Amino acid sequence: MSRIKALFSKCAGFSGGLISGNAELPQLLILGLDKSGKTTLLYRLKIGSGWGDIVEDMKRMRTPDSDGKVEDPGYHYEELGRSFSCGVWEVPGTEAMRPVWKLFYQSIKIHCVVFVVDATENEQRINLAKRHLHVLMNEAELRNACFCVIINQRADSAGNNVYDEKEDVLKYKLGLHDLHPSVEWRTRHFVINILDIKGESDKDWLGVMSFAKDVLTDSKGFALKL
Ligand SMILES: Nc1nc2c(ncn2[C@@H]2O[C@H](COP(=O)(O)OP(=O)(O)O)[C@@H](O)[C@H]2O)c(=O)[nH]1
Ligand SMILES: [Mg+2]
Repeated sequence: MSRIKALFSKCAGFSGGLISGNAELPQLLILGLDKSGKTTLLYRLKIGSGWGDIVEDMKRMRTPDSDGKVEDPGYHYEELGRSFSCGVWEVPGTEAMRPVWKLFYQSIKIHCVVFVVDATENEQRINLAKRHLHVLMNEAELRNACFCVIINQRADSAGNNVYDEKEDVLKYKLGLHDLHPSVEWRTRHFVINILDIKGESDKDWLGVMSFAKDVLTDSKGFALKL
């Protein structure tokens, strides 16, 4: 871990624990297990559906090259400014990277965690996602942060949604029905097919940002003037 920390401090954007970029902007941190759809979400927001082959490209990024190395193991940072101006960090959710998540929210003042869960995951992975989510919700550095849990709805080959939004079993499996009041008011979950997001003005994303804005401007939390 200390080696990662040392490496990390050398990374662009981490100067003495202060954030890079625009310190005035609310900062969002996209987290979740590997392959839940985080990078796809970030680039759907940033580029929209103009990145036509994103599914194939993301697969290619995961394919080891002849040296056995996998491309794109790092984090991404983008700024959004159309519907809701913010800085967005997106960090991998592989086993090796999960312990590194805390370096981000310890180094950067995070206003909103966007936690992505793939709706098609098995029980074991959902439990793992739940454990990580609840650890985050109890972190001192995130005690004012808004939590937007995105259940990544997927469509099957016939175009039908695989997740029953009405039944919404993941609400219970992720323990979102029974949150402590100090967390409950700043947490909401959304069922969204990330692949369908057509940029930051997409109505599904506007719904997420509208909730985040309410939380971030609330006097119980950051009381930001947005
Ligand atoms: N069908 C479908 N595939 C998706 C969706 N979101 C992500 N994917 C694919 O799932 C894989 C994992 O997505 P990625 O964004 O790389 O996940 P990350 O590890 O959380 O960053 C990639 O192959 C994506 O193209 C989705 O909403 N629908
Ligand atoms: Mg990724």
